Amino acid sequence: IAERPTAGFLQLYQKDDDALRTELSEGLLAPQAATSPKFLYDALGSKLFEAICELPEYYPTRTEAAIFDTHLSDIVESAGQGGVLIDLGAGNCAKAARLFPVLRPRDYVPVDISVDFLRGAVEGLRQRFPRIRMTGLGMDFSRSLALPAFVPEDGRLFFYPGSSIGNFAPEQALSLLTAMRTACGDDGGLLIGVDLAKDARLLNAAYDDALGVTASFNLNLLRHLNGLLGADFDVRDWRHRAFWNPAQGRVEMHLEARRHVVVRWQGGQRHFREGERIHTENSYKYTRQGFLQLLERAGFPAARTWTDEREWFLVCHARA
Ligand code: AVJ
Repeated sequence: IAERPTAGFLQLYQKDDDALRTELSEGLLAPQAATSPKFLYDALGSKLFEAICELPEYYPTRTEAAIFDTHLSDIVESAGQGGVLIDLGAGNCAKAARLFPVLRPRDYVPVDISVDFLRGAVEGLRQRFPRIRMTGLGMDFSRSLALPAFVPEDGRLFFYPGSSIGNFAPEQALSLLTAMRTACGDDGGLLIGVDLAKDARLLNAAYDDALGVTASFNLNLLRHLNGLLGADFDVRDWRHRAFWNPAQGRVEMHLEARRHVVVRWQGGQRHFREGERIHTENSYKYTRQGFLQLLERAGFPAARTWTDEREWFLVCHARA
């Protein structure tokens, strides 16, 4: 507890990390160019994602919220009150804030890679909920879930809503879930939201909306890369592509070159043919049974689940 920063915020993630640049550079130079979806979330990317959540086509956020509204007392009874709520990919912290009045956590630890965005959100929340101890963590939990020592070990509840787990391929998802299982101890748990497989038309519309907000969110990655890598991507050279891949059970997002382009950055350069793509995100969709099996393999044998009438989205509380 002594190590708890007085400012209530700790940045563990180094933006100018060489490892990060190497990772990006390698991804861009791979035969199939690819970048991790975490790079979609600079400050503007986080705002564009907030806008996506308001779109009529983007059903996950409001479907999940409706499940929480309908089953809140059951969910809280299952998850237990008064613990340590660790919010992974907290963003604007709005989903956790809606739980506070009933879940009444003793500690709230929001974690996000988008440090500046998180800092603003936590400052606002601290005013509204002065009784909850809050410490924001700017860190890349996809690399390591090692939490600082001041985070209490008893009664840890990991909160991973919004189907962010879908960004990981099943085997990577398994290792992240296993890391949560280890970090939550035998008296903790996991409250997680998972998007379910559904009609391709619904999925395609959700990731390629009429207003083009998702396109902007995807294209904004290039601006972020220009800043991170000193790259010279021209956003106008690229177009958004998103589609359901049934063989892989995932929606894929790509950026496709509109014409032949040459891109240069610190540590590399590459030619992209017209039509060549950078793979920017996967969003895996699960069945209830498939996800429960994954939880079991991760060491969470017991889980309660809640869904909506259309069975579009699943909320799980998994216990050790
Ligand atoms: C935040 C990863 C859950 O996969 O649906 C939304 C991100 N990408 N539209 C998702 C996203 C395009 C979102 N997650």
